[in-house]
Amino acid sequence: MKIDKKQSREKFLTVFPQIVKETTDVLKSYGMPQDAIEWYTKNLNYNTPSGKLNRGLSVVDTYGILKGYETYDDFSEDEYKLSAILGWCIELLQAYFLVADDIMDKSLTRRGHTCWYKVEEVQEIAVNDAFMLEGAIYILLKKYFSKKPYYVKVMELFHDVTFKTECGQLLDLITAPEDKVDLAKFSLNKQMFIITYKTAFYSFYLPVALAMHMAGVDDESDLKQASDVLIPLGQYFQIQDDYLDCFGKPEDIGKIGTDIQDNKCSWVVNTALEICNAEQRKLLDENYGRKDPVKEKKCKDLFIALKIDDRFHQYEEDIVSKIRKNISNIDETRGFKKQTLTAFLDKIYKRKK
Ligand code: GPP
Ligand code: MG
Ligand code: MG
Ligand code: MG
Repeated sequence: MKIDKKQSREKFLTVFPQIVKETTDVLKSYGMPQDAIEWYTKNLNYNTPSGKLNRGLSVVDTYGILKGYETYDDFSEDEYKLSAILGWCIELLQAYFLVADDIMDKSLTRRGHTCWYKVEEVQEIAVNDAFMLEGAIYILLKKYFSKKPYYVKVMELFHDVTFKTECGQLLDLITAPEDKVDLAKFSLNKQMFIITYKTAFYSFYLPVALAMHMAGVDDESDLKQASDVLIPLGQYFQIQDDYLDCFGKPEDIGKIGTDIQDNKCSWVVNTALEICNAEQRKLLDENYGRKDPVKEKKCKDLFIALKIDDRFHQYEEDIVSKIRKNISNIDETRGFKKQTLTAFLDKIYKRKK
């Protein structure tokens, strides 16, 4: 697949208005009043198409690779639409997670806008709005896929991945409560569990598994081959995110890192905790997770002194060579393709943002 990023995004976005229409039509069929229909429309539009859309686009592109297509012109109209609908279902899942996560994290902005629950007329209604974003997934799946042989598989996959993400979110929340810093709760093992469940399943495995079901390349052993590479890839992606939060340049990553002040159970602090001496541990206990730039600087200086950046580069080389080796051993005899996985790896290897 040759993919022009801007063009693929624009094409994908043309499907979204139909999603709004078809999900709001359900409310109309219930005889819901106009103001409720307008509310749901606003909820969908505000929270769903405003991100990078990487996960949704990956469904379409992975489907194209599995079918051996060169460009979007090789898709039938129906194939493009159905793969894009599955892609939008992930984007709806993501919208549901983020609306809820921002309430739990007491965040103020998301994707450059005010968080939905912070919008004047929304407030606690955002809890119900999050549920209704999730509901849209199953309306669309039923409408477009209920006659397909893979309908139950896809539905089970959404349920399974949703529950796993909620487990990751639970551990994330209880490991780093807002105002109570306790570094004894942190460990690299726990950090790995959190990122695997909170991010890797829905962001990396789900898009590929959906495309595999749709393409009919969904033998259990092929799904396992995919997950054996995509889960470590998702872990690597989140560890890069943690690394960049501390060591990235704001002009590259487009934001100022907040993990230290936010008491995040990040790869950086967990790696430091593994190698620091008693005195350095005391410094972290007294300065990590405090809303104070001077204390934040003390932590950052310690991370630099401990050469956490060197450890990251070592980790990156090790994990990428392991992942490449796993990809090279992939069995393509049943129709699964290595390129579905290298496409992901090439996108994130040594990323600076
Ligand atoms: C965002 O993580 C949270 C998720 C992706 C999962 C939420 C799951 C739920 C079941 C609600 P974050 O809070 O670390 O990231 P951000 O900085 O984007 O808020
Ligand atoms: Mg958050
Ligand atoms: Mg969170
Ligand atoms: Mg981060």
